[in-house]
Amino acid sequence: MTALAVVHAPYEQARGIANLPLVPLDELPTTGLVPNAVIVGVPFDGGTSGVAGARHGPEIARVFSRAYPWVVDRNGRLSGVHDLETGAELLSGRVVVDGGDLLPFPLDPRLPREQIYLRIVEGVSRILELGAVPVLIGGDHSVTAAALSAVVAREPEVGVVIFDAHLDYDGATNLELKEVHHANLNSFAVHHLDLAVTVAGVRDTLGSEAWPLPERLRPYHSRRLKSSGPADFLAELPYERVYISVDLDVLDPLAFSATGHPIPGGISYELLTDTLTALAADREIVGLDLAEFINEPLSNELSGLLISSLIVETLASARSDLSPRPT
Ligand SMILES: [Mn+2]
Repeated sequence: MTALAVVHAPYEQARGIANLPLVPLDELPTTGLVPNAVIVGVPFDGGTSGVAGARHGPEIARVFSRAYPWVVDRNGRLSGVHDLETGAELLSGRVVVDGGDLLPFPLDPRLPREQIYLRIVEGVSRILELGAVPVLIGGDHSVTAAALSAVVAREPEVGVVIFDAHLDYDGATNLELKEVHHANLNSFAVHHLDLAVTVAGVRDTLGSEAWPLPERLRPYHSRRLKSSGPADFLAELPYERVYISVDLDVLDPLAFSATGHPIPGGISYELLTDTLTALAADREIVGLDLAEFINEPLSNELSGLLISSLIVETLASARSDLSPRPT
């Protein structure tokens, strides 16, 4: 596997998403850095059922990123960025790097989907082996199925929280990884990986073939999240260790529309951030991904700002256990 990020300068000066140090995943073990989280791009949208375009996600996220004014010490520890509401120093003392992309871009169209998913599994496994939290930038939402395959091998107790307008469930009980696409990933997660999944912000309809839902799959409607807020959502959430996945179509398309399958209604950026940060502060994050924002020139700047902000705010809110775990 090759991380393709090009680094022209020592890592202190080479900036990745959110202005974080850019250290290709392949080179990380030789740097002596002990990362708390490693962000990687997954420029893949072969799991899309409609019009593609999410393959540009990592590129958009980096080019149009928020330029946080980090100070990075020689061990990669971050400081220097304060939140104006709380005064807290974001990610203080933590080591968070952008590890480049897990796949070449553009992809060789002859590569079978299974091979691509297996490369994602391998990349995420390597990050977990470093004791760090993997943070994936999609890509379409099928990348979550590959990431979960890697996570569940090391974290059998993990619960999954997905922010999504859609349930991404079709009732199939025997899917293999190679058959996953962005609209059935929860069939794979619930039945193949045996995971418990909560889908928050959901508001699409569902066909009878997928009804009734298995007990392990919990829809938490968009309207309910809006009326009850993050605290009530957390009070009912039964997992202690969580993998979090954000499909950007959870946001109200009137606020953010650069996504392939928008559904009217939806939550605001602030409610999404408040729920993510509450979740990160209250439970232990074992992985995070953000997917399904597509190349739309007039929206790319907003996408980049959204993605970089969501990553930093979520990681910055994480409990002190966002630290390398023994492997
Ligand atoms: Mn969706």
